[in-house]
Amino acid sequence: MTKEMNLEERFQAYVDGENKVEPKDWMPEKYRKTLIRQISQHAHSEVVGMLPEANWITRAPSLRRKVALLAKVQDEAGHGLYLYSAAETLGADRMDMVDDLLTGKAKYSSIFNYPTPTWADIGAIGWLVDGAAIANQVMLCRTSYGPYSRAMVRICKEESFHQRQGYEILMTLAQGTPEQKQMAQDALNRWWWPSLMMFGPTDDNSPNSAQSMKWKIKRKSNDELRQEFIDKTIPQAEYLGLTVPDPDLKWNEERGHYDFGTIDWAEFYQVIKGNGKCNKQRLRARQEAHAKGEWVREAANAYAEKQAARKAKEGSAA
Ligand code: FAQ
Repeated sequence: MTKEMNLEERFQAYVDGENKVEPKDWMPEKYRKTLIRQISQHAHSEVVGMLPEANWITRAPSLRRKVALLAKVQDEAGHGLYLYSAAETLGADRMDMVDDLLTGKAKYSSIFNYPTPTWADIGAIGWLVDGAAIANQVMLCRTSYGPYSRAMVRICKEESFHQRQGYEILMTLAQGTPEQKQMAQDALNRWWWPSLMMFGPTDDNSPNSAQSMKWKIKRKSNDELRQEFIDKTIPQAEYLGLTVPDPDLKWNEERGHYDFGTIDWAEFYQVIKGNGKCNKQRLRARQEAHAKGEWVREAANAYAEKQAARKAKEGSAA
């Protein structure tokens, strides 16, 4: 590295050399801001993502299903916590991030604004939503920011279990009565397109991708990941004996990938603007949960103050 290189060039060379950036390292302000944006949105998604499935915890069809679902939803809460912590290492304040979510200022994944009217939706979320999350997050295990990449390694292990539990629910339904198979098909019909939207806008409409890829925050583009997910998921749908709701879906021998139909981007932008089927309900549920947790925060703060006073007293006595 030559002496003439300015800080930004040295940073880029460091990242290009596949080195991890750690919290105390120098980083461009825009790198820090991009990470806080992405990691906090990701954290909010994990937390809001608990709501559609939590809807079914009390109505799971057996004790075994209930235990697995409960564990999965608790895992998502844990993912939110790892991710808020990772954002804090960049100087973000947790209460500010939570406020941004509760006031509707912050984004979270579009997928969690769709309803879960039947038990088959729980299978579809595990299979497709966690499946899409894994496709996106495996590359994030190699993201250039150390704390984020380490959080993602653990998160991906847990997401794999989530994906399998969802697929197993759908397998059971698909091999059940004609009504059960129809429930599974109906859930696939409703979750397929929103799952493809999870990867974000097409590459030519993705304002953040080019810089994020240059800094190795993202390792693959939105379109590349979406294609990987489709190629991996179609054989799984075939194995279930279900039909993916896309008449244009076709294996393209030349490309070695599936061709697929046009995504309804107008719907995507409506959902991220707050006009999806459940946006208001999700925000209200988080606001209520936050208000109900006030006494916990008060108790935790009181304990922290007491500990600090004790330490100060011990310090002055020594
Ligand atoms: N929903 O320029 P890009 C999960 C926004 S976790 C809402 O392409 P970027 C686990 C984007 O923020 C699911 N907004 O942006 C689970 C940006 O807005 P901004 C969440 C979206 O950041 C399973 C604008 O559009 N996963 O599922 C969406 O380079 C089951 C332009 O987009 C992550 O967060 C969307 N789908 O790429 C939990 C993974 N897509 O901020 C419970 C980490 C895009 O400029 C149950 N995040 N936008 O105003 C990422 O990899 C990236 O942030 C992308 C977007 C790929 C999501």
